[in-house]
Amino acid sequence: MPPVVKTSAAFLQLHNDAPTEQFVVSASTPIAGAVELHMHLHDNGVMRMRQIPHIHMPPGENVALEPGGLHIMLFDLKGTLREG
Ligand SMILES: [Cu+2]
Repeated sequence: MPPVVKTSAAFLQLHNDAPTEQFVVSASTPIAGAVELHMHLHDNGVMRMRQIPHIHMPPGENVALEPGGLHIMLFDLKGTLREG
């Protein structure tokens, strides 16, 4: 992404190896000034996103953070992001 962009999102696959449900309640990275857990929702045909308190992970399952769904929102970026 271009270095002038100050807001972006992280997409990844999560897997819950535990036999019980788990919750991701926060995320952090030194490259962003603020990090929030987000979801997308359709509101009268308009795609919006909003902050959520946690990401629920059922036991033994994968949870995809992907465009149009759950994601980790990165604000006030201090550098350029690269895949991986
Ligand atoms: Cu977002």
